This record gives sequence, C-alpha cells and structure tokens, in this order.
Amino acid sequence: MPDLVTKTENSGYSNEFGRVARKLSSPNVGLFRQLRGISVVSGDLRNLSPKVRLYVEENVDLCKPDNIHICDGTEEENDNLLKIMQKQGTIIPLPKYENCWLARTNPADTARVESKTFICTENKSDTIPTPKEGVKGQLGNWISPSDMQDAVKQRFTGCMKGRTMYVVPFSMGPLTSPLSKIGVEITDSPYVVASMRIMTRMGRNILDKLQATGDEFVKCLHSVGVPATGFVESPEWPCDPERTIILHKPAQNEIVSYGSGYGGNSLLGKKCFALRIGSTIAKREGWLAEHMLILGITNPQGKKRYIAAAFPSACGKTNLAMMTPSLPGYKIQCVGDDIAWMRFDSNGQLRAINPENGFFGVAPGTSRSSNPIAMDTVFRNTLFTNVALTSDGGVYWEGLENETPKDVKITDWRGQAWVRGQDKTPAAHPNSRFCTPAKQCPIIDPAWEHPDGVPISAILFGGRRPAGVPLVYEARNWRHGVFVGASMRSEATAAAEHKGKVIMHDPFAMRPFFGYNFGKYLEHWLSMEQPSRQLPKIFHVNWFRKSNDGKFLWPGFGENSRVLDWILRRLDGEDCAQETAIGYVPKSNSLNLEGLKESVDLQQLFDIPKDFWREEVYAIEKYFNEQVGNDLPKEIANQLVDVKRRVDNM
Ligand code: GTP
Ligand code: SPV
Ligand code: MN
Repeated sequence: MPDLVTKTENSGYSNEFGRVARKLSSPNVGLFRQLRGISVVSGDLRNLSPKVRLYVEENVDLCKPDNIHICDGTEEENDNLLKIMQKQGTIIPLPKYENCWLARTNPADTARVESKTFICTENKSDTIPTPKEGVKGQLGNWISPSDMQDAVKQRFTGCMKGRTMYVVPFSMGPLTSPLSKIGVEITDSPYVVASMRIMTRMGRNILDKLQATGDEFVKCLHSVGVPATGFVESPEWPCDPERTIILHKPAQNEIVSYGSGYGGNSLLGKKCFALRIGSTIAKREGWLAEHMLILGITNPQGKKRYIAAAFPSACGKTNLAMMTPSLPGYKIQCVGDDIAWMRFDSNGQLRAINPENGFFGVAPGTSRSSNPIAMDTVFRNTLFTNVALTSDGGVYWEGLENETPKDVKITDWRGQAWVRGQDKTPAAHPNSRFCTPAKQCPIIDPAWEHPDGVPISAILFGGRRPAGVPLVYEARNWRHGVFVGASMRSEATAAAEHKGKVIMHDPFAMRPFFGYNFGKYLEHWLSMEQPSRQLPKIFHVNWFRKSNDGKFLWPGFGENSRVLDWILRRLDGEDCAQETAIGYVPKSNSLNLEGLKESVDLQQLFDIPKDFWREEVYAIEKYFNEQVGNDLPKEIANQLVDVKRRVDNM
C-alpha cells in the first residue's frame, strides 16, 4: 500500500489532524469496514483514491462522526436517505406529486449569508481590492490562513459526534467534458446529500474516475454544526446560525462550510465551487466562471444562437432561461439557469457549459402564467424548501393564488395555519426554492450536456432597476461591455441577508461570488479581447423599470422575447439601433410589439434622464474610487471618463 500522506499535499489547517491520520492509515490497520472504530455503513474505503481516502481520514479525525457513508448516488441510497429525513422530521412527503418532498428550515437559516463568507489568501489584496481609507470593503471578505485554521478548529472539532459523515463525490459539468471539474463534499446533512444528487452529477463513477486518474479534486467540507449528542433545539433542521461561516481557500482548492444547511451555504458545488473557487481556477487557466444562465434561441427563420446572461440573485435568470416566447416563431431552449463556465476554443469561439445538473430555483412568482416550463418541471423528484403546504398534499407560494383551489387549507413555511387574504406574512418564504433535476425540463437543450459546450453569441447583463435604466441597450464594444458589467447595480432581494430594497452595486452579478480581487477579475475579462477571437456582443437589460405609481412598465417574462428578438437582429447586423450616451438603444419602432396585449409606455421605458445618469455615473465613480481604488484597470477608468463626457453632453 502506498504511503498516502507523503504523496499528497496536506491542507493548511489540517496538518495536525493529518499527522494522526498518517499514523492510523498504516498498512497494518486493515479494517476497511471500520476506521478507528467508526463503522463504514455504506461503501468501501479501499475503493477510494489515496487522495480521497486521506481527505476522508483527516476529517474523520477532526469531526469524529459515528459512521461513514460513502455515497454511490443510486436511487436505493437516495430512498434510504429520504426515509431517514422523514423519520427525523426534516422532510415531509407531498403525496399530490410524484416523489416530491418539503423541507422546512430553521427560520434563522433561510438564505446565503454573505457577511459570514470569506476567501482565505496569504495577502488580503489577493482577495479584495484595497478600499479607500475609512471605507468598508464590499467586494468580499478576507480571512488570513491562521484565522481560518482557528475558525475551523474551533467549529469542526468533534462536530459530527453522534452523526453520520457522508462522502459525496460529484462532478461539476458532464463527466466527459474537458471543461468539467470534480469535487468531494464531506457533510453530516442527508438533506445536502439528496440535494447534491439533484444539483450535480453525483455517485460511484466519480470515485472510480478519481481512483483511475489519481487526480486532484476540490475539497468541500460541510457540517450543520450540531452534534447529535448534545442538546438540539430543532432536530428537524439542525444548524448553528450564530457561528455559521463559509470559507474558501483557492490555493488549496478547498471549501469549508459550517453551521448552515441552506442552498448556497451548504450545496458546496454551487456558489462556493462553481463560482468562488471556479473563478480562481478560471483566472489561472484562462477561462470564465460566471453567475449566468445559458439559453438557446431559434428565430422564425430557423437560425439558432446561444445567449448567456448575468442577473443578480432573484433577478430573473431561471425565468429567462425557461421562457415561453410570446413572439410567434421563436423557440427557447434551456442549457442552464444559474452558472456558466465559458472558454474560447481554438477557433476563437466562446463556448459555455452549465456545470450544474439541476435547478435550485426561486419558488415565489413561479406560476403557469409566469413560467409554465418551470411548472412542468418541478412536480416530480423535487425537494422543495420553505414553501407552503396545501391540505391536498401539494405546495403553495405567492404567485399561485389563481391556480390553487379556494377550498384547500394552507400551512405556511413555518408550519402554521395560514389563511389567504387574511394573514399578512407570506405563506412561502420569499427565498423558498425548488431543487429539481434539469433533465426534467421539457425545453432542456439537446446540447446541454455536450462536452464541448455551446457557442455563445451574446452576453446580457441586467438587474432590478426601478428607475432610469432603459429596457435594453447595447454596449459599444467589448471594453465598454466590461465597463457595463462592472457598473451593474440592482435592488436587494431575499436571496441574501440584505434588508430593504436598497439599490446595491453588484458588478457582473458576482459581488457575493468573486473568488479573487475584483480589479484583477476586470483585467481578466479585458484580456479576453484578442484578435483571433469572435467576441460576443454585450447588452444590458432591465425588466423591472417602474412607473411613478409603482407598477412595472414592462410585462416581462414571455414578452422579454421581444427584447431577445431585437438583440438577435443586432447580432445579424441589422440597422435597428441608435446611439445614446450610455450605448445603443432600439430605433423607434424597431422593437417588435406586434400582438402585445397591454399597451406599453415606450417613452418612459426607454427614457434616459440626464439627471438620473449624472447621478448614476457619479455613484459608479464613487464606488470604483472607494471600493476598487488602484486595482481598477486603466481601461475601465477610461471608459468611465468617456461615459461621463457623453452624459454631460446629453
Ligand atoms: P437566483 O436563483 O437567486 O440566482 O435567481 P434568478 O436570477 O434565477 O431569478 P428568478 O428567475 O428565479 O426570478 C426571481 C423573481 O423575479 C421571481 O419572483 C420572478 O417571478 C421574478 N421575475 C423574473 N423575471 C421577471 C420579469 O421579466 N418581470 C418581472 N416583473 N419579474 C420577473
Ligand atoms: C443565488 O442566491 O444566487 C442562488 C441561490 O442561486 S443559492 O444557491 O442559495 O446561492
Ligand atoms: Mn443564483
């Protein structure tokens, strides 16, 4: 048997524990169904690659679980996990549908916690730009290696006592794609295992591949942070909100998450791996890891293109990715709804894969009228979290008022009786979600798992902008497009812990997800411009502009196909745009409004008020100065000067 330790690089924090592992994984141990008296209840340690085995052993020593379960991804295994969770009260069955379940979390654990999310590098400036003196940095949180080591030790020592440690091998991206990457998540949450099985390609074949290749993998350690041996306040949803922490160490391809079982905090393949660690790998390897949906769109002439779009959390990615176009003759197909990994191929064509295998989508607002495709996707094999329950064994959320019989009784996301039209609190948590297999989507693109990815022709940026920002405008060129991405702002949503509806800067919809210094990220984007490449055109869209009486000016959803139609015509070189200070907007009458049922105030929708834009440009300048400082690439500073001048001359 090879010496497992000397061949493998040890992670920073676990040296001490690694030493214990070294001693115990000597060739004489031999008890493969047991590890230091801990039962391996499923799987076999002998089938792990040396690197995976070492990673497991180190964390067994640290977390002290009662059992180890190496996941194989089978249906049988999943059924057993569902039974365990049902018994613990973590999930309840939804007999109205096929294999659907409802989880109710602890009310203190319902969204990502950005303030407790850290990137660990030697130098702070590798993680975040240096803010102006006296200003608090908003582009991520840094932690030093020694503080990370302390944080991990304090929280993880013995944290799995009385619980089972699950070893979850997974691939981000189709296993056959050269663009894909492998991870192993160690977790004590069966909810995480069941969710990871939906959201990633998870199972035995990943371990086999790691064993055959001896490859590295992204190390993902997760605990809900409540040993089953102590007092547990809510055994149905154990968590430790006060001490929650989400840590990333890009140099080691390592993620450590403690205290939360929810979404992006615990399904570590998603934001932690595919975006934060992913963006650092992408920087190193010359590609892009982005918070973007990917859709295929075929025009009435039968010409198909693919578009990627970055909108902040809860700003419409899933809806656009599954849109039912209202414009006749158009067809939309979905490749992904949240994350895109994109790389220029040897022909200079940008290609994208969706690294995920499922949708973790916002439930409220989803209905037959807004997103019928999602409705046709989610009522089989789906794990719902924090939605409301109906007396006929189904689900309910805000937006389903007209699609739910009046006589069914509703239980809200906290498990309390809830009466329509009477209770003032929402029935479903605003960040309640469905976790559903992507392959169930009736319009999943035939190429969604193609190992080469799909060719990207356009990139959209957008956000919730109630005022001042037109429905659509086109960037002047790639550099201006990078500036547009850098300048993104959006109204806060329930997807994170922010309160109220403040307009926040959210460059590239990546503010919570940058794995490294945003200034360097901008340089990386600028460096994509090379002579041999066909650069996608870049656009900015805003479905959320409101009139003075607070109503949306644009019907959105399927009607957004009218905007995509204009974008495709621009890609075809049609002369349907006119220049403004902020970019190109549709020439009058060039947006196809044929058959639009409601009247739209185009004047208001496309208005570019000078006062507003003066303030906007000022806010962007202030943000760049205060938050990015010397890390701002010269080219972006130049773009800002240009826009300022154009706005002044309006
Ligand atoms: P994350 O999963 O958090 O990254 O969110 P997302 O970007 O996928 O957002 P999603 O598509 O789930 O939309 C979030 C909310 O915005 C839902 O309540 C939608 O109903 C609403 N929404 C989406 N598209 C539109 C639109 O075109 N117009 C309006 N008014 N609302 C929209
Ligand atoms: C987001 O907040 O952007 C999400 C949900 O997609 S979560 O996975 O919780 O991050
Ligand atoms: Mn998202």
